[in-house]
Amino acid sequence: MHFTKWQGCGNDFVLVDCLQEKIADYAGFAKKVCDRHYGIGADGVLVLLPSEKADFCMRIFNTDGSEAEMCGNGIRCFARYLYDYGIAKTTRFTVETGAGILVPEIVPEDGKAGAVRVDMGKPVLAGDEIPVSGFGRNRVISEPIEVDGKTYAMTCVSMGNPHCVVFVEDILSCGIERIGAMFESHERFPRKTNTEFVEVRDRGHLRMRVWERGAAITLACGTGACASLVAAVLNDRAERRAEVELDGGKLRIEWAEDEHVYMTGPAEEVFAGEIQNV
Ligand code: ZDR
Repeated sequence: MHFTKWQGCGNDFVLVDCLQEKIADYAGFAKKVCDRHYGIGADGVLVLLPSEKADFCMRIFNTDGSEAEMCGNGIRCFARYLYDYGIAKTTRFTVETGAGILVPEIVPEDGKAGAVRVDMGKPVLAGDEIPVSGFGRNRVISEPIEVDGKTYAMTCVSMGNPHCVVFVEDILSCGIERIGAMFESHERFPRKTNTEFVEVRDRGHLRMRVWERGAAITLACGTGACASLVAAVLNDRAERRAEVELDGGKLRIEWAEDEHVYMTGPAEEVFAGEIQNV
């Protein structure tokens, strides 16, 4: 099977073009190829499929085989694949995802077509839609959550997939390695959650680390960066346009007047290859 390997801010993906290839068991395939010792190694698998509603359809599978509704870094890689390989003939096109139809656009940066800007749609803020239990249709802004015997203030946002944002004083000593998994499986989150720990540097700069649902700590999370900016605005800690610095790079995020969140950042092909016995 032919594949390409991509990274966006160090969040890495195996992309399989299922307009050409066929995968019988997505979950088993993702678990196998994401393994960094027995497979190719990746934080997730992106699958290109035909769509009846949009120009293309993207599905995303985590390293544990679970399917996510959306992937922010992944959709930039996906868009670059479509554009660089000439499958998409325009710089802007529509992609069907579990978070609805999203619109990536290839933007020229530093003279070359490097960055991708994505209209990530409107954030979902009603507790029962994120989902977070116990809040009905109310927003979940700076609400207490007890984890590992300590009370944290969480702000919850769905960008199609669930996010729990926690503001911390010091990003490096917040204990993400230990508490990340506890947030992921906390009883408040019926579909589990991605968790972002965010240090506000100033109203235009956020420093974020992520514990991803189904994938643990990764170097970056596009939907998480969007959720973090939205959460920072809701808590009056940032302007509506800010730079989010992740372990693996930087993303520019804007929560625009039309309520849509726009994410701009890099996506790069790292290699292409063939994998046997899948
Ligand atoms: C965080 C993510 N890599 C991105 O860039 O948005 C998405 C991966 C999916 C995530 N682990 C989930 O929602 O289960």
